[in-house]
Amino acid sequence: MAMTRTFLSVAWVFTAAAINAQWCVPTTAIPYAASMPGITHFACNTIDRTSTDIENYPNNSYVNTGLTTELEKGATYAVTIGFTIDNIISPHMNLRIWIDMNHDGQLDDVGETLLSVDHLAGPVYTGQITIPNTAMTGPTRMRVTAKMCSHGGHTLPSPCDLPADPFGYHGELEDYTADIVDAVGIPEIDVVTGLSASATELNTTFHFSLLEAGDVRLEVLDARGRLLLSNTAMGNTQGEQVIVMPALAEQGVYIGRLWLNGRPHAVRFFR
Ligand SMILES: [Ca+2]
Ligand SMILES: [Ca+2]
Repeated sequence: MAMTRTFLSVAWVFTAAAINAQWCVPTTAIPYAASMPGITHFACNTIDRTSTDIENYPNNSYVNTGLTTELEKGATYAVTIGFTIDNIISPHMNLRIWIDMNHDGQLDDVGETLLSVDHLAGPVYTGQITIPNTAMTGPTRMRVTAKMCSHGGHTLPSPCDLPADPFGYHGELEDYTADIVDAVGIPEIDVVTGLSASATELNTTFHFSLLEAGDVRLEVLDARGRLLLSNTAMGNTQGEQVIVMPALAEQGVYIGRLWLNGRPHAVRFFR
């Protein structure tokens, strides 16, 4: 089947910052067909949204979901992005998460790209984002995208498609509200101490101490944030813990992540 693309000359709409920050709405994500891929699932903290990959066909593939989650400065959050591909045109998608940390209405300042991973075949990507301590508190915009890659002739994703991709922004943009708050509560180190991970060709071992009992989940991710191992160990008691997991196939740099009662703690290690 011959695939055709429609080349559109689209004026860029750029909304100037007013008293309250206004974020530009990309207008160049015009579908070339009903098969244009996009985001089918986004999860981060309390957000867990399932959707179709193209929500307004045949209109611009941008959605302001109106959903909000509270993100703490300095904290790391797991993110899941489910997405589709149109394998005939582009076997991979590039993913981004941007947050307007300085509330100036623009999502492309230094430090505002929290996730940047390219050439993923999907259908699900699991990674993490860390909110900088320098972020301004208050509600601000979080933009998530999945866009076709260079195999489809596309430029890298940018938050408002500026400069515009000459082939069109083929993918989807979903907007959320991130309510940035100061870190509160018991500091992580007060609950989990001595977190370390090590690996041999035989197994992968986590060591840590708990100052209070809790439900622990352990994960191993590769340097690109892909989840390789996970282990749910419920109802750990207070005190020193050693948890042994299966071996990692390849040598390299990994991230060990411990979730205690829904809060993440991460450590880098080598195999
Ligand atoms: Ca969607
Ligand atoms: Ca900004």
